[in-house]
Order: sequence, then C-alpha cells, then structure tokens
Amino acid sequence: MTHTLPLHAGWQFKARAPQTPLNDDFAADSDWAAASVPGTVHQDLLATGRIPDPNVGLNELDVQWVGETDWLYQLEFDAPSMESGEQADLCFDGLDTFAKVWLNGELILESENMFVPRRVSVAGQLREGSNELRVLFSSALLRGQGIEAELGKRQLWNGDSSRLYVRKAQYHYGWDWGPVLMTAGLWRGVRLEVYAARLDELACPVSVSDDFKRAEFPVSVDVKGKIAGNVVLELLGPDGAVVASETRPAAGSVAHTFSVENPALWWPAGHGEQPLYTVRAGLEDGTSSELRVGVRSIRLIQEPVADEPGSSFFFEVNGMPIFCGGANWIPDDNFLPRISPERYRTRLTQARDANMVMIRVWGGGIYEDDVFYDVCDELGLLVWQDFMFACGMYPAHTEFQASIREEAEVAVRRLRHHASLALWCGNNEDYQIANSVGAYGPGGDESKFDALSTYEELLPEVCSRLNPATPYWPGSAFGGPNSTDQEIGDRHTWDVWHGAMAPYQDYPKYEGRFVAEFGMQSLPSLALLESVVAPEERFPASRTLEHHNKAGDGPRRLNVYIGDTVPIPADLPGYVYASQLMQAEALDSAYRGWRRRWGRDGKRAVSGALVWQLNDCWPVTSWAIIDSSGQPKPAYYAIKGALKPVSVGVTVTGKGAEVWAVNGTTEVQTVTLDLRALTLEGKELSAETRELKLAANEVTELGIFAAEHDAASTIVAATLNQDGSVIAREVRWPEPFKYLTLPDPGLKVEVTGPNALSLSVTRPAKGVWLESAPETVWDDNMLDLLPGETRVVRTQKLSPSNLTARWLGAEETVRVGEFERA
Ligand code: BMA
Repeated sequence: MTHTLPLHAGWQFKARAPQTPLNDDFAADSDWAAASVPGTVHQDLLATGRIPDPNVGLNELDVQWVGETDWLYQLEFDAPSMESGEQADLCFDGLDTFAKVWLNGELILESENMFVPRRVSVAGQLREGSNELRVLFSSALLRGQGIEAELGKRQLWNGDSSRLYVRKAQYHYGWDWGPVLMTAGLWRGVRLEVYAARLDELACPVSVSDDFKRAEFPVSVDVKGKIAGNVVLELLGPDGAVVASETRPAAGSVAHTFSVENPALWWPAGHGEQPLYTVRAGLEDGTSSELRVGVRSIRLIQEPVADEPGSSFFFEVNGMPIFCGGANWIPDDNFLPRISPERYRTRLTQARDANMVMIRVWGGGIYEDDVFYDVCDELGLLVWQDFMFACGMYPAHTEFQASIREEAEVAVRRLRHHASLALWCGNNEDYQIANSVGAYGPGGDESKFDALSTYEELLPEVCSRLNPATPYWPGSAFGGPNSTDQEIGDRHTWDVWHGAMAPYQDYPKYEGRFVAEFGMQSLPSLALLESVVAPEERFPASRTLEHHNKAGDGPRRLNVYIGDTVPIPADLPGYVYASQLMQAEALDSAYRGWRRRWGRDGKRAVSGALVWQLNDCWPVTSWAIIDSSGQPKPAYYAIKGALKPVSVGVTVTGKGAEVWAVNGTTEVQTVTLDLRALTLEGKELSAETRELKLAANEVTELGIFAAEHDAASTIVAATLNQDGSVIAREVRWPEPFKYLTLPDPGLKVEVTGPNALSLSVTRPAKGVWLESAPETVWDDNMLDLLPGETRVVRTQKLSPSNLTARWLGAEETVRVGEFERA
C-alpha cells in the first residue's frame, strides 16, 4: 500500500538576506513566518499584513519588491518508518519557479520550470524521525533578466521581455488586463510517498467505431517497484457499476483492452448527455489509480466551403458538426492557489449556462488544475488547450527546448484522457508577432523565427506520440499565408478595439473560419470598483481607475467606443453602465453575425466564436464578460441569447431589416416567427407572423422586413415562439443610440416570487439592467422591453430592498421601490 504523507502543514518562509551565507540564513532563527502550501509568498505576506492588497488602489506598485527578492522555505517533518525494500519519493506538484531543494542538508532537486511536477527518490536521504526540507526560490524576474543579458532581448507584446526565457506563467509578468505580480512558492501540493510498489502512467485512449456501436478501452498501467500478486484492471460504467474486469500479474507494463457494445456517447453541452466511464487499476495491497473517460470521436474538419475560397475549420463530435460558441479562459486569480475547486466549478458553470460549448485555455496562463478539466468533462465544455507560449519570439536553444519537451510530455500525459479535450494548440499569437517583425508570412525570413521548430516539430511530435487522437494546431491564430487570413484556419479578430478600431457593428465583416479571439472592454461592476477604489477616486478618468485598465491606450480606446455609441457619462455609475451596454451590443453583433455564417453541411463558413475573455484575475476594466467578483456583465447575457440552441438575428441594412434563424439542434424545429416594427414611442408600424420549419443544425435566412419604414427611427423586434413560449428574441434599435431621443419607458417592476420579477413598460426601453444582491446571476438581464409584453426574470439571490434598475436614457440608477411608487 502506498503511504502518502501530505507535506502542507508547518512550513515557514522568509526573505533571503543576500549578505548572509545561505546555510547561516537558513539556520538563523529570526524572521521566519508561517507559510501556506500550496501557496505563494504574496498570499502569506498579505495574510500577516506585511504587504497591502495589490488588488486595491495603486498597491500593486508598492509590492514589486516581492518579485525581486529570493525566498527561503523550510519544513521539519517526521517520516514514517519504512520496511525493507520500500521506496520513498518526495513529490512536488509545482515549484514556482527557480527552485533548489535540500533534504537533511543534501541537494536533492533543482527545478526551473513551474509547469513540471517533480518526483525525487529520497529513500537514501530520509531519516527515521525528524527530517528537514529546505527550499530556495530565486527571483524569477532577476534570473530571467540575467539569462536575457547573456542571450539577448527578444520581441514581445506584454510584460517584461525576460519572461520569454522563463517557464513561468507568463501573465505573472503583467498583461494588458493583469497586474505585475511575480509570485514564488510551492504553488501545488507536496507529499512524501512510501511504497513497495506503486502504479504509474495509467492510460486509456478510448476509441469508438465509425458507426458508434462499439467502443474500445485499451487500458495500460506501469507497476513500479516490487510486489507479489496481481493487478486488477476494471471498467466502470457511467452509473458506477463494474462493466468488466481483468486480473494480470503485477509486473512491469500491464495492458488490456475492454470492448463495450452500444456505448453511452459523450456530447458537448446542449447536444446530448455527458456520460463518463471510469477505468481503474488496483494492486492487492489496496493501492489504486483511476481515470474518468468518455466515449466520443472528435475531428477538426478543414474541407471546401461551397462557393467560397479557402476551407472550413470546424469541430465534429460523434460525426456531428458543432458550432463552437465559447470563450477564452485566463487564470482566475493572480495567486493561483486561491482558485478553489468550487470557484472553478462556478466559473465554468457560468460559461455552460451562457450556452457556450468551448473554452480555450490561453497560452499565457497555466495548464489548468485537474478539477478544471474534470468539470469541463461533466458540463460538456470542449477544451481548446494552448501550450504555454504567448505573444513573443521565444528562444529555442537546446536547454530551453529540453525543458519544453518535458513540460509538454507531462501536460499531454496528464490531460489526454479527458473527454472534453478537443485540441492541442502550439501557442498564442506567436505567428502573429513573427509576422509583424518580418519573421513569418509572405516575404518573411523564417530563419529569425526560432520557435518555429517548437510549434511545427517538437510539440506535434509529442502530441502524435502521446495523444494521436486529439488534433494538433500549430498556433492561434494560424492558417493561410498570414495569421490574419480570413479563409483558412483560425483568426483573432482585433480589427475592432485594436488595429483599425473598426466600429463594432462591422464585426461580421471581420469574420474568420473560426474566430478564436475578439473582444470589447467594459468596466467591472460598480460594487467591485467601490471595494477597491477610494471614494475620492471614483470618477471615470481617475488615476486609480486608469491604473485598473492595463491595455495600451485602454482608457482612450474605451472612450472612443462608448462615445460612438452613447453620450459619455461623467459619473462613475453612468460610465460603468455605458461601457457595459456598449460591450454587450458589440459582442451581440459579433456572435449573431458569425453564427449566421454557420450555414449548413458543405458550407460551414464560420464555425466558432470564442470571446476574449471569459474571466478576470483581479478588479479591472478589461474584455472580460464576468468580473473578478464573479458578477456577469451585461455582455454575458447578450452572448447567452445569441448562443441559444435556437436563435434569431436581425440586422438593419439599407434595404430593410434582414432576419435569419439558427437551429443548432439535431432536430427540425417548428416555430412561429413574430416580427414587429415600432416607433421609439412604441406605436406599432407593422407586424407579421410566420409559421416556420427550421432545418436541423442549419441557418435559415428569413428575408427582409420593415423595408418601408425609416430605419433611423424604427425599432425592429423578432421573436421565435414554440409551444406558447418565446424561445428566442432580438430587438434592433436605430444606431447610433446617442442620436435617439428616448421617452421615459414607464417601467413597472413587480416582485412576483422569492427570486422572480415581472417587468412591463408603456413605451420601449433599451438596456434595462437590474441589480440586486452582489455576485448574483440572473436568467436574463440587460433587457430590451416593448409595450404589450410582460417579461419574467429570475435570479439566484433577490434582495428586494436593494433592487435597482437603469436603462438607456435614464439619468441615474433607480431603486425599484421608488419608481413603483411614482
Ligand atoms: C489577445 C490575447 C491577449 C490579450 C488580448 C487583448 O490576442 O492573446 O494577449 O490580452 O489579445 O489584447
């Protein structure tokens, strides 16, 4: 039986005194303080008040010394007694980053890659009774700058350029949405394992026949050490019952393939269930290891697009093409150990509840925690997994590539069994920066693109050897002669916001076969801002507010987009609302426009839209659609509406309002389409009802409506109804909104249940934003309301006494009680 002794309690840490010899520094009694493991020095300094909270005000600037300091950790622990022939391994799941480890005075490990867990055999060094572990973390910033001084500065976007030489989460160096917080510490678990034999490398690359009638589960496991007896391999069904088992002598590599007829298939969210099988290996002494796997096929299809140049880029799961609406994921905190399993689950559930089916783990963060992928398996969220390279011209010298190889092998071995894993991707935007410096693309000198061999040889070799069933893609964005190509591969659409600062209404023009990034900034919630900004700094352009917007030219660009859309408010509550309304409109335009191009079989022109970005790591004005307090912004609800299984779209052109519907389900849908044209005062100009049959997994164009009305003063509303309820809606108002004179809507809000409200208006209302308890999620919000309808919305936590509403044209946020009385 493997005895596992977690080594999490009792650690101490202190700043290294550079003038003192290392051993004396460790031996000195003074200055040691309790350290959390898993943890970071910042968290422990914060806990004892030795640094101010870097998320608050301008404090980030005052804590930079932490990242420029070397840190010492030590632990005394009692080792269990060992029997003869037993092994002992010290396991460090994550060391951040340049670490040296001594056990009882002997150097047992040097590690320079945060992403590689280490296992060290220590039977020879371990003492019976008390043992002493010591760890030195050198400043990653200073070490990286030392390497850079030797090997040369390289081009990049975001952060200190030395990061390109350091295998540490790249966002720790600061990003255009994140602070500079250079952590150090034992950021994942530490334990001592004592065993006669242990199980390693349990693997099961499930496959399914072309007709999906039969699945194979080829289980393999390595038995390390010596044990007399057998290993039992088992397959458990989604209900937890043992489906089959096999007993083999426990020696070396053991393998057996289980077959299952009519397996339960795993589907992405909204397309079917997520049944998960378990494969388990067990030794007679009780040691066991298990994996949860799913039966599904996944293919990345690049085929001709009828009547168009280039090729498609869509994911097919179990033979079904899937439009991948979704989001980019960044680490949910600057201090990684703070992200609890519950927080992962909450955030990913928010994504699933917004009708998303894909999450991209972006290359400037980390290979996420196991729980992240477990939850994605359970929720049916496909994972686009980047390798951890972002926005830089990375080196490729032998030593560096050896570290990358180790890192990639560990990541692929750890994650390959997840049903949710859809794609391995070489990097984030490294082809784009290579393009921009003349090292790639037409006329580019590829000899300057050192990392090309990493993305096109090293990583694909690792993936095809260890995980051949999952597609590999060299980079995001990639494909076509250069990385902004619209006809081949994936694309990052930054023509809006960055680049040309194109109007967001033009998103549809800047399509790609798969848009893996695009986004628009907004402020976080007012409540979150008030928790980190001093009262005298609570105005739109204050120093503190601008410190909490890390984008180059961020506040200026944001003002342009707000000012293109609505009059720019001078007060903070108005500014928060205006920025969030604008972001919601922008993303609605992108999702609806691109999903319209999902087309049909043989004509999948645009097959995915992943918003930059789902989440935040601190309180900041950023492209996130959920702020760091967990509060969804209005854009969240806009995306949720645009990605409904069946949705409707309207766009106003010179010829009238073009209307279309998307049926993302596997069945024909019979629906009623209601179209209305109204004046801003709410007078109905025309109305039309049509019975429709929407073909499965297709877009249906529904023609032009309201051509006879003046587009500058007409509201066009489309709803799809099924079995007496509205299943999708879209309301288009004349744009830009800032030109409109909007009447008071006469909003009426009634609390109709513990968590439900009913809303109605006497004149049209644009962008009704409800707030109640903080951190609450609504089933819908940021509503466009029209006379003649009553909308019921629900929320997780309703606090009627704190209920407020605001809408476009309102002078201020109103307490619901107040205008009910009026
Ligand atoms: C992208 C990302 C990030 C960045 C974002 C916004 O392309 O890859 O590097 O935060 O743009 O600029």
